[in-house]
Amino acid sequence: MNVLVLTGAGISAESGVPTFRGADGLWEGHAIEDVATPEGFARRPQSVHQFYNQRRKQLQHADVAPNAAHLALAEFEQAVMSPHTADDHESANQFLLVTQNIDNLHVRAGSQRVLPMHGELLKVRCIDTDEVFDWTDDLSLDTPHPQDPSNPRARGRLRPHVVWFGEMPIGLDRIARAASTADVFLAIGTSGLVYPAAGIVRQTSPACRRIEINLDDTPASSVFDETIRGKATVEVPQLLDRLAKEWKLG
Ligand code: BJW
Repeated sequence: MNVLVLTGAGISAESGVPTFRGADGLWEGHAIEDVATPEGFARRPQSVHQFYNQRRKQLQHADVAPNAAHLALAEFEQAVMSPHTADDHESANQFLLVTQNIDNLHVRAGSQRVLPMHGELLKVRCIDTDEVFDWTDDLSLDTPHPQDPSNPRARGRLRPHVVWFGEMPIGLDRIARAASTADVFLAIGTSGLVYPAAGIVRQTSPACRRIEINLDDTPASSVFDETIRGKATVEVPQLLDRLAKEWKLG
């Protein structure tokens, strides 16, 4: 059994991480082109740093933790990938969790095969060398370079390790391979407005069973075989329980 999961901001909403679109979303007080494009960063780097500093701080707040949906996915992955689950050695199961989220809640929940296609909030990247560093503090135009802290000219050369509009998402080849061989594709808590993530469902084969979980309909809903309307914390554990029973997983 090959399982491909795509998650979006909706899965983390009940963990206290705001979504992007809609009332109270992250874009409410910000123009997207100001904070989520390379051009916006070039124009006003300090305000982009502030936007991400605030989110980095919030992600590390004690109240923000993986919820029942994150935890159920981690448990499901373990059951799918258990050596007792595979029919035989030739047909080992596969599992990939592609997330558009830059929070670390899937990893904190225990998921192991996670591909954060839009980057990671707790990482930064050197603008000059593309080297990536773990990062929990604020960034500013004055932040020293971790490898050259005493060089004043190397200050302020770090940016958030995230994918902005017009930039290439991470791991697209791996995602395309997983989509083409998936037996089951689950899309959870994503508005289906941002490409190429929104197009993954169309990269799956006609034999693939496609299931969407979201509070509302999305532009992609009609492409799915099953659409489940409701909160991720309720619907994801229920669906995975149902699939585990169907597939007689441990
Ligand atoms: C719940 C819930 C609960 C709430 N339970 N559900 C093809 C066609 C048209 C356009 C394009 C195209 N290909 C590329 C483009 C351009 C562009 C794009 O898509 N534009 C559209 C806006 C039209 N795409 C790009 O630029 C991408 N790059 C690219 O294609 O490169 C190719 C290339 C590059 C260079 C040269 C040549 C080729 C990059 C896209 C990067 C997106 N980046 C962001 C910011 C990341 C950093 C950050 O976090 O700040 O990623 S934008 C933002 O949107 C973020 C998200 O990952 C992404 C998706 O949002 P998501 O997760 O769906 O959240 P929401 O808020 O939209 O929706 C939440 C959903 O949850 C809702 O549906 C709710 O109902 C639901 N929900 N609570 C269940 N409790």
